[in-house]
Amino acid sequence: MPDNHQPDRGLHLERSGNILIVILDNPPVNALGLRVRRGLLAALRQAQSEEQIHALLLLGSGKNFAAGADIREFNQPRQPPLLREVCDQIETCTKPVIAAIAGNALGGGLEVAMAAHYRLAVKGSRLGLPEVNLGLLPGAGGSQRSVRLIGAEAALDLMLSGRPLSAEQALELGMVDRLGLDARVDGLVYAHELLADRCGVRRSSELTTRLADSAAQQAAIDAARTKLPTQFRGLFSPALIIDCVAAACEQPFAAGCQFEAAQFQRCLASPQHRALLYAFQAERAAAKLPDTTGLAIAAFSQAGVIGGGTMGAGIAVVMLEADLQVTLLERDEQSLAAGLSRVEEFYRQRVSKKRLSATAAAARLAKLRGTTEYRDLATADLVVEAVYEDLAAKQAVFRQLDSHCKPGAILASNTSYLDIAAIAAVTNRPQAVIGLHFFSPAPVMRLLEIVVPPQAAAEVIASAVVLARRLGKVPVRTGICDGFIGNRIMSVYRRAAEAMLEDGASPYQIDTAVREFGFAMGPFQILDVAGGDIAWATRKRRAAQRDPQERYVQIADRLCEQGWFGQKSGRGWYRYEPGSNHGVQDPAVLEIVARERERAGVTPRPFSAEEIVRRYLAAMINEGANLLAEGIALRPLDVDVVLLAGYGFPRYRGGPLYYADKIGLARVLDDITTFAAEDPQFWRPSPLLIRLVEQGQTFASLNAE
Ligand code: 3H9
Repeated sequence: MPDNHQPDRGLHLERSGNILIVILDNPPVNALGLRVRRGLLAALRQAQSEEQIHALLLLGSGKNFAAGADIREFNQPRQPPLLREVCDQIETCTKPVIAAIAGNALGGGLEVAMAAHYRLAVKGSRLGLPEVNLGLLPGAGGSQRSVRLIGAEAALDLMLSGRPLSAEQALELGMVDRLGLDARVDGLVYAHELLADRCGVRRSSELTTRLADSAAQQAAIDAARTKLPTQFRGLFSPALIIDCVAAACEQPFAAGCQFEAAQFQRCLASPQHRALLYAFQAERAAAKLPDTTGLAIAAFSQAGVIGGGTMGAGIAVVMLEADLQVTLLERDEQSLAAGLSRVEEFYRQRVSKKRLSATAAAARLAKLRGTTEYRDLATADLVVEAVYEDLAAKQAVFRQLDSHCKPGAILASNTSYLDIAAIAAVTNRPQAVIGLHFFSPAPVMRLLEIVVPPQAAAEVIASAVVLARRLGKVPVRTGICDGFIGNRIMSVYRRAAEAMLEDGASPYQIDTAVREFGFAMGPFQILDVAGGDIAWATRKRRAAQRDPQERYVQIADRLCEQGWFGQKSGRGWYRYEPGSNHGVQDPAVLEIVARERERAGVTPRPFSAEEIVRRYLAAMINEGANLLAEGIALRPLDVDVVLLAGYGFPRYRGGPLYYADKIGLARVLDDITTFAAEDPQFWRPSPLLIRLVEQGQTFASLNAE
């Protein structure tokens, strides 16, 4: 029975015999904001002062134990009690404190659990220290307690990867003491057992077994330091995490905690933390569209996918992973068999890499069926078309869908540039037609552009956003234009890169400069991975509409004419040994580049890495501003999220428009104006950028509108 319901504390208290149950109750994720911290301290005081209470059981309500510190407080002055103090009080409590974890125990949430004397985790829960993803490190004693609980190697992995442990992994490592099926029921049983066995308190800070083998701890620390420059290139907090682990191994608990607190403060004050926090919040804000209150959201249980090529099969996998019943449609039996086997192969790989059990894979595949008949899509709630990029072919598919699908079904195309309005126009229900632009490989890439033609119904768009979240994707709404948000921006920064190439920078120098800025890959590397033939086909398609005044760099065409399409042909901008994805520089490419410069009458000039990056980003930022001005992107954060989730923009720099604000829009405009002197057709400053500079405003001010 609840005996102390205190919603203002973000938790409530219940009593079960001599056990005080503290239930964190701070929706949506039980973040440990100020009132929760105060509530926890009050509960501890109550437990200490009441003789009838013999132990405390900590639980979370809803889907989470606790998702960590309340990230909304990071922008404000810190208010006591700090989480560190709360954790210390939990640990010094003289009555046993048991944490029973169901759902997510992340960051500060796991730190609270580690400060408890005993831990139980329910199957399916996730225990992690993901602070690194926000440019932070555990700041409430987590780096010190985790090392004492699971040793330096496992603690480093937990904090540096940010990946959560499953309940089973946590048990195996010693992070938790036992597993359960129900946090409250099994937590109470555990608490009663501990009391019956007179186990007393067991403080994580006093555990020494894991620290005993100092050589092993040191080896783990050294190994992590060696990986810093490659695995955590450019990141600020990982080096400090390693230092905290070293402190845990070398110093008494209190001194280690003091050291951790100082490093946490440094991280909190760092520009990387602010950018990563922005990225986290922007991804969630992108999924919130204006004016959606009260709209009826469709329920999805059955999906159809048209086309079983790489993309279609990937989309089918994404749907199966979200527990949808999937019907894959192909034009004939042979293509269907190939499509289904692509999906099966994906699961074979996952099982062989031990990412999924054979039983789970079989359960997913049991929800897949194939067909060559459109009538089998009659009950689908959603159909995604992923046939080849040809308007007439797609229109033919949509005519079929229109005549076979039930009213209310959402009909989506995965086109990456075709006009969805022209596809919708062949149906009698243009309000139900949208674009769902997945990125390849669909099961891996997080971005999903939701392409909205003018007639699409608001309910359809809002439902697509909800579906995208269920599919584990980051949805961004985009209007219609060639390439939507992402590919349109990419085509512009690629052109900037090609111009630099012709003017004197080598492809390898450009890729290196862009990677050193923090991108996952440079533009020429990406072309090799994606296949040069794809971009070539697009260039040919656009040739007729190309403005004759536009500078057209032909170097890529020369490579394609040789059949050098990148990794798949063993040669592209780089050379690849058979079976290897590691490209090496190719002197033959440099010869072609030199010949093309001569043909174009260009005298090559040197480029610094700084200039390369400035031009690359100026192109990106300017086109982002154009998309905003045209209403294709709703808010600057939508542009940022597209580049972060789909194009490898370094997360710790927040996205191109966030970054532009940080370096100053006047500087970006200055750059564009300077570059315009040599190519005024390409470097046309966006009117929005000019206006923002004139008004002394930032892109961020538009996010707030
Ligand atoms: C930390 O703990 C530091 C400590 O070591 C030291 C302190 C001294 N606070 O993601 P969702 C909001 S750092 C406040 O859509 P899901 C989120 O913004 C923290 N709010 O749900 C969203 O709000 P809205 C370490 C938070 O089910 C809503 O909750 N912890 C927080 O897909 C739903 O979120 C982390 O880094 C928070 N901590 O995923 C965990 N977390 O609806 C970060 C979320 O207004 N969180 N919100 O847009 C997550 O990874 C996911 O949110 C979680 C749920 C897996 C929990």
